[in-house]
Amino acid sequence: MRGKLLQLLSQSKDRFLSGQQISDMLHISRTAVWKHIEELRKNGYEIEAVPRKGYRLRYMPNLASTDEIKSKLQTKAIGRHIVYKKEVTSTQDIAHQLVQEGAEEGTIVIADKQTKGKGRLGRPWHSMEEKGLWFSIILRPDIPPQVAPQLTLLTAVAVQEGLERATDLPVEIKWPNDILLRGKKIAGILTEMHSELDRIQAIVVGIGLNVNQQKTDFPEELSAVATSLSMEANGKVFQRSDVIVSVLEKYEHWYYKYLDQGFFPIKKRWEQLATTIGKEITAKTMRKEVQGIAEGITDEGVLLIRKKDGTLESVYSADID
Ligand code: BT5
Repeated sequence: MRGKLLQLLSQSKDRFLSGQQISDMLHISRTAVWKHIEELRKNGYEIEAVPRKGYRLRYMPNLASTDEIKSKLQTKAIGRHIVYKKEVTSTQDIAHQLVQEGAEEGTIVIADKQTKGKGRLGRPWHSMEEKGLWFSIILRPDIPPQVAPQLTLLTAVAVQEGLERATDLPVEIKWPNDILLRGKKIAGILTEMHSELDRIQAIVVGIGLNVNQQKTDFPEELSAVATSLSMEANGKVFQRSDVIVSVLEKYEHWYYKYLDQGFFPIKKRWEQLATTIGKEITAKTMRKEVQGIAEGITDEGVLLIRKKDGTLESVYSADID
């Protein structure tokens, strides 16, 4: 309900909306309207109230809260249920717990701050308070476990398109899970699975997205490799909720296309957007280094590298230079 109220207030911009108008539109009592207004104020929204005129929204904090996201989101399943927290260890931890409790497909866990944000292979993910978007999506696709890496590629496509639509910046994909802006990392994807031998119970896709950080917000070791939307847009501050809504809408589009039509359309789109393909690369896996030209991906999302001796090598998981 507060999401809808916020939508009304932000749509009417500089005009006042009377308590009666709001109560008619939302089918709630005027006392309920007032209570919701008070709740929004507690969360940092400045809402002017003038007798006989009504309410007017004067200032919106840059939140990615349930109310804020719901006031804009048009999706049917992805993000229909949102769990929003100020601080967590990792949104992945909460999402895994919710999977065990039977959370429905499309549930999102989002936090302003992560104290133990994680990347692949136990690497840390720097998740500064209120500067980025740190969230996990719960999916329950009926697919065999071996094709689960396809969802990382699908996620990369959705994040690329969502970011490009929200910002007009030249966003690129780097196999398998990096999203880059002018060669620096703007977002990372972590796909984790709950599975039996032949059946997936759930997949938790974690997305970390740098939005409004400035150079000094990153620790020393990241300043050469990481960037944010704001840094690449001359310091412009982005509304975090606009950015996540754009990504979630693209997510829904590609996820349901995938369930309907399989991996082929995702693969085609991914190959258009990925900078890795056609380039000379070095893939560092856990055990070895493979050098050659990145030729493409297989239907399982495996990267194919043509080595100097002409042979083709399949790489399942690696870091690419
Ligand atoms: C990833 O791992 O890129 C996956 C990151 C997923 C983070 C999200 S946030 C929401 C959800 N909850 C979590 O706890 N995780 C997910 P990987 O490819 O292993 O990259 C990790 C490496 O990226 C680190 O070793 C750093 O070098 C670098 N890095 C860490 N924080 C970064 C940041 N904020 N921006 C850019 N690069 C970063």
